[in-house]
Amino acid sequence: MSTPLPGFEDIGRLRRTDARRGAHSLDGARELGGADRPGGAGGLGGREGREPGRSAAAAAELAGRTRREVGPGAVHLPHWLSPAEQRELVSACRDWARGPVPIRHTRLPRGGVMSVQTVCIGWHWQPYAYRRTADDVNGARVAEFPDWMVRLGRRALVDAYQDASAGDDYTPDTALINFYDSAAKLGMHQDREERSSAPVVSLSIGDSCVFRFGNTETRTRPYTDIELASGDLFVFGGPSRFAYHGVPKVYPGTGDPATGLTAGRLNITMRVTGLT
Ligand SMILES: O=C(O)CCC(=O)C(=O)O
Repeated sequence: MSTPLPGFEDIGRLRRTDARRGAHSLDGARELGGADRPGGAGGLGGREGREPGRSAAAAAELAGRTRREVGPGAVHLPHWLSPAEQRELVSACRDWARGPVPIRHTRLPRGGVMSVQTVCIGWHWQPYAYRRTADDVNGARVAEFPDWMVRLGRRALVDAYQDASAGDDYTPDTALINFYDSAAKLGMHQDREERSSAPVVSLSIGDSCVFRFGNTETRTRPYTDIELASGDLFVFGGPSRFAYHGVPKVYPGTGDPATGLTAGRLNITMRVTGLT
């Protein structure tokens, strides 16, 4: 290949940095779900994992960004992930971007190529179906969906819906991990290949973006534009589960390199496929 894929250079740089530091720490990753730590099991928010001296709520309020219900069942929780959690997720995503199925620009059936780069875990999404193997990439089976991610998804629902039991029946089994360089966009679409109406949990790290959240009938207005920044959680379930949504713009240079992502934006959407 003569030209590196846009954004891939950055992921390559991150890989080398990571290699110097050593492999992704599973112990650290487990902390994301909170359940393996004393007092962390399914607690409301699992805030014990946050860095000393930092209150996520205080930081969000300082920035004038607080919990917002964008539609019925659609909730934006700014600054939900702590800096340590963001670093762990970047590290885990970097590992998944290497393989067994490498991150790539998805090819669409009509010949187009998505500007976003994607790698999947649990199930591989290929337009427009889920499979265990990445038949449009290298034929390999995708990485397992880890238990700590299930716990993270459950905690996200508890916090977003402010209901201690909201995550009880939630067992996400796939995640699409999207990497956006400064030019990448995602058109308005519905997440509808899942045979389940369980909520989608979306986590953002790195550069901020405009996230457009619309309605269930049409790709066009009415919609709401929200800025998703590093650490933000967005959940859409209930009557909003099949709302059209997209990312029309990324703001380059707005992320904090302390997350481990020196450029671009990572987005992780956890879903329940309803497949066996
Ligand atoms: O990047 C985002 O915030 C949204 C991702 C998304 O819509 C998707 O993966 O279907």
